Order: sequence, then C-alpha cells, then structure tokens
Amino acid sequence: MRHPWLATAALVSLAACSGGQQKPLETPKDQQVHRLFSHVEKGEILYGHQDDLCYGHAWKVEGWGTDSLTRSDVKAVAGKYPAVLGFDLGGIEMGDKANLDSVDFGLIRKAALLHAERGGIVTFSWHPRNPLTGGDAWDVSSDKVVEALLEGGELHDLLMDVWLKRLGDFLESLEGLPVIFRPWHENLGSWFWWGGRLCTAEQYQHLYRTTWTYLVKARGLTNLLWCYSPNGDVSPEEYMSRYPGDEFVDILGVDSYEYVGADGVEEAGVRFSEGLKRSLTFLNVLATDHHKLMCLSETGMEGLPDPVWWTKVLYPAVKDFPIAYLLTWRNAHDKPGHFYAPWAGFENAPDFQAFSALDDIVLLDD
Ligand code: BMA
Repeated sequence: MRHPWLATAALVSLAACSGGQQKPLETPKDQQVHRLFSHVEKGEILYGHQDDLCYGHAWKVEGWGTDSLTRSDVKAVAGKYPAVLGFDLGGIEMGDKANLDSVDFGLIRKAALLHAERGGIVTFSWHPRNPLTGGDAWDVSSDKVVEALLEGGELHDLLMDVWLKRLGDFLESLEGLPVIFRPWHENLGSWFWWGGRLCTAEQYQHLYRTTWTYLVKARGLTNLLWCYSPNGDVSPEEYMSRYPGDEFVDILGVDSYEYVGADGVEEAGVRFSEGLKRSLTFLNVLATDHHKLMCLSETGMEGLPDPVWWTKVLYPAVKDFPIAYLLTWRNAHDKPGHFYAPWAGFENAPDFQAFSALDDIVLLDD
C-alpha cells in the first residue's frame, strides 16, 4: 500500500459527500467514489482510453446494434480492455443522433453499459456547440456566450429547457450506471467558448453550478461523479480560480498533453513530465485538503513518436501520485496520425505492453 493516509481520506471524503454524516454507501455515485478510493489506497492507477470500443486506428464498429463490441486497440496490444472508458457527449444538446465524432449515442449507451458489466468505469466529456453563433465548442468568436446562457440571458431558456434536458434524458437512460462527468473542461485556456478569456470566473462557476443543480437536484441523478478538469500548466491559484466549490465536485482532474516542438521528442518529454509533476504535486495537496479524488483526466502524445513514452516518460511522471485513473485520448479511425494509444503492430506497442503489465497499472481483467 503506497498511500496509507488515503484510507482515512476516503472515509472523510465519503462523510463529506454525505453532508458530514456517516451513512451507508447508498447511491451509485457513493459506491463508485468508494471503489476509486480503494484502488488509490492500493497504489493503483486505472488506465483509460477514449472511445476505445467504438473505433480505433483504421477501424470502426458498423451496425452497432448487433456488434458484440469486442474489438479494441488497447486489447489488441495489451490483451486487456482499458479499465476506464471515455466518451464525448458533444451533440446531445442538439438532439443529434451521433456525437461530434459521428459516434451514435445508442452505441455510446451500449458500450458504456457493456463496459460496466465487464467491470469497467465510464467517464463522459462534453464538447457542446456554441449556442450563440451556431459554431462548434472551439468557436471563441464571442465572449458573450456564457453570459447569454445564465439567468437573465437570452439563451437561458435554451440551456434549461433544451440543452440540459436532452443531456439529462441521455444520462437518465443509463439506468443508474455510475459515470464520471466532467463538463466545461479545460476552462483556463481560451480555446473553448467557456474558457478563461471568454467569461468571468463568476460566470463560469454559475454555469457549472447551474448544470450540477439541474442534473442533481431537478433531475435527481445520483449516478454522477463530478470531475473538475482544467487544462494543465497553471498555478494552483489559477487552478482554483474557477473552482465551482466542494459541493459540486468529487474528483479534481487535469488535462495535460505532451507536444513536440522544434527541440525534438526528448526535450518534449522532459517538459511534459516536469509540467505534469508540478500539476500533480499541487493537485495532491488540494485533493487532500478538499477530501477529493484526483485523476489525470486527459493525457497523451499524438501519434506516439516516442517509442518508450509509456515507461520512460508517462509512468515516471505519475507513479508517485495517488491518481485514481489516467485517460489517453482517442484513436481516430479516419485521421491516420490522430491517435494516443498504440495498435497491434505499431512500433510503440511493446512499450505499452510493458507499461500495462506494471503492478500498479490496472486494465480490465477478463
Ligand atoms: C479533440 C480531437 C477532435 C475531436 C474532439 C472531441 O481533441 O480529437 O478530433 O472531435 O477532441 O472528441
């Protein structure tokens, strides 16, 4: 056991989640929080991959209604499915049939339920469209979007009666399946319309809390674990500057990627690893102080040009931190260079095999 102090933290946290009173783990959320804390107590880090069962490098599930969803790039390399499976709900707010990456919401529901049946954990991100301009989540042409969505704003009814309702309908259709939900992510950079320069801290917090209040209070959903996941490379003060509050958050996350610059792969690895360790160091303090779980909510190196990235860069950077899980981003089926996990035959695969075989890295056992 690497982090014995967390045994106490887990109990305190569960008490905090239930309003300061010890009570049985009655909701799906409580049970999932407990399960994640017990992995952390054992010093284990769950490995996750976005969209893993829906498609991978150069393949995708066709006719999902009858497909048994046994294909997975991660399984093809490591022999096991990832323990955590991520999906994106971008498009649900529009009433679309499929998400922004053309994954049918019916397939997402089926894969999420099946993954949980296999013993795995599910997480949802959400890249909603820009409701003011009609553009996508990356349309930052107006800094009035969040303001327009809040009470008194011209888009408030749309948010409450249409967008959150559709989101709530989908989450409700999961029949109580516990899911880690991390809306309004990477909120300190300014590449999404809810980002740092696009709204004030108060407006951001208001948007997050409105989302929470609708889903938890109005819809009564007890299966959501709320993850706050800003982008990395920020100070602890910046990280907390838009924190919605302890009542609205169960997991402190951070999204942190490695980017290769002109100085090459090796230097990129050093930069990434130092930045990530800085983030996880303060996240560990914050998670302890606020009695929360912590995770590396998104990570990766696009195209994996470093043949030993898993064991020599990522693992050394995370191994001493009590993160419940880390999730690498998707392997696009239609963009050859856009992948974050290896597939069978790719040169980085042996290193991923070595990483996934480490005692403290957990994938799904058959
Ligand atoms: C981004 C890229 C996009 C994708 C989006 C949402 O990081 O992978 O291609 O549409 O995430 O999944």
